[in-house]
Amino acid sequence: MVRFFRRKKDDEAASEEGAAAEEGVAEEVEEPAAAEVVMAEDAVSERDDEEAAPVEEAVERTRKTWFGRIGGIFKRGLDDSLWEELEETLISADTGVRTTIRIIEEVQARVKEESIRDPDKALDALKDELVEVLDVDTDRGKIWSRGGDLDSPDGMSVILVVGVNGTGKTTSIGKMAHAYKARGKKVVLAAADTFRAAAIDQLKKWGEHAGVDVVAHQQGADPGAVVFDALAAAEKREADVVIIDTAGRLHTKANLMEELRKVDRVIQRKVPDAPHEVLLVLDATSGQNAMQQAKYFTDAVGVTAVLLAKLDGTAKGGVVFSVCDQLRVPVRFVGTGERPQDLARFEPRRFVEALFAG
Ligand SMILES: Nc1nc2c(ncn2[C@@H]2O[C@H](COP(=O)(O)OP(=O)(O)OP(=O)(O)O)[C@@H](O)[C@H]2O)c(=O)[nH]1
Ligand SMILES: [Mg+2]
Repeated sequence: MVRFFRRKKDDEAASEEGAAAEEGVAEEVEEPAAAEVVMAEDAVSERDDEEAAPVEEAVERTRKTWFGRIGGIFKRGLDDSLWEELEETLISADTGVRTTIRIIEEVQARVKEESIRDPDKALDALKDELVEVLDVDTDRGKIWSRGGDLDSPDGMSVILVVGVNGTGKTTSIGKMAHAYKARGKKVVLAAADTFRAAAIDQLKKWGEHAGVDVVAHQQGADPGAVVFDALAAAEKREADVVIIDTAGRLHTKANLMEELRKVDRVIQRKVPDAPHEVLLVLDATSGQNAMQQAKYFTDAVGVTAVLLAKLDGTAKGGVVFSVCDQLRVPVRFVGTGERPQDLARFEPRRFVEALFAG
């Protein structure tokens, strides 16, 4: 299977260009507190020229801790204790109670309907059901076709990235910038998280590393104004994709949601049909807590897809099933590590096979 994002040799050269924000649009920001900044250079380890950490590696903890057991449970025979143990295992992997029960009922029904007695066949039925849960495709996101290409209907695709603080928004934006740049796309990043100076600086560093433009204002500036300027700059430069970073935390949650709604309105006024994607970044390590967060953002700005970051750092990878089942939005990408290339396009069948591999 083709890995979607691969590091390209010309990235080094591209990053030399280090294009900063456009003159007259961006202003210099204060030097942020060093401790708060994730330096792009730090994220680029000695393995930098190597390939991205694959999904198979990223789900290792979830597989070893939970899903890897399931094959053994089936082998003991298709009786009541199988379904009980399966339920316990899926819930422990953070698949969520409702989603787990629904999956098990579907598999039980198929086993009965098809008179399945062979444990391997029953396990295949479970895998099929898991894939089905993940195979959500809504028409709300207008950017990526099923094949994985950036499909920009109006010449420019606008991605609004949202999520609570620390989930991995800025890092994931850096990774996307890196990937699109490597595929020859012209990318503009908008530093609309103006709450902390460090956030602006962090995005600039990622932009510099990827060799893409970052439009930024001062800390405390109106995020709507940043977005407006970024879209104007992107139009002028005929950019293919604009990715907007937003705050994960303000003084209150209500403030944050109001700010995001305002940013969304600015985008809609400036570019009809945009945003083409409202990408919610969830932290896989937070398990079921991610679900509650997702509901707030969905209500405020109509999330069209999820990027599940830090899949490599958790045994709770089962949360993917809850996200797809309950939110009915597709997972587009997963974060598989901290390096620029550690972003994978989410492929349901490959993900499920990886959970049971070995
Ligand atoms: N292991 C691992 N770490 C990740 C991944 N994605 C992000 N991180 C780390 O998660 C931490 C937080 O990431 P940020 O990108 O700063 O998160 P954010 O959502 O922008 O946070 P705020 O700006 O505070 O809202 C950083 O230390 C990242 O290196 C991933 O896929 N795997
Ligand atoms: Mg951030």
